[in-house]
Amino acid sequence: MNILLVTVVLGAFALTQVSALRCETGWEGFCGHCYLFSSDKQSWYNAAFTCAEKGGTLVAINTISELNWVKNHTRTLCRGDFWMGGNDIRNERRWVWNPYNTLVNRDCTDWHPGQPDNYHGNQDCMLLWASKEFQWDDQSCTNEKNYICEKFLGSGHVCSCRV
Ligand SMILES: [Ca+2]
Ligand SMILES: [Ca+2]
Repeated sequence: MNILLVTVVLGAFALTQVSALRCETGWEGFCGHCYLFSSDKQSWYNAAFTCAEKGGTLVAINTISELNWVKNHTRTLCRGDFWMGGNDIRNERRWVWNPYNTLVNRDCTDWHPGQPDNYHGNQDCMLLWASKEFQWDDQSCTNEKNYICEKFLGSGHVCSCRV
């Protein structure tokens, strides 16, 4: 009887956890995080603001598996370029993730050869470059592009993505 009760309670708890850890409608889940691939275009600044309004940030790439998943997903959408959170607005050539200014891990980047080039001295925002197989480019932050927001799904979600 007690065992049955415990089983039922645990089962209900597990179901609650699963539903609580589901991404909201329109967001895609990967490795304990949710991602929103925009269908509208905004400047990098406005995109960062929009992601914050939705309780997230522009996407920050922290692992190779995340890099590949984002890249592949973006490719399937056929919406062109997408903004990510990387920028060197404050210090040229010092790439950090918005909004916490954590350094971009050099072991986990995908710059297109020759990028970032800070073309015309005016490229401080990180882009998934559609015409270059969605490798990374630095672009002028005021250009209007699609963008990717990211949100942490919740604690207690076990996922090994340090690949
Ligand atoms: Ca720059
Ligand atoms: Ca560039």
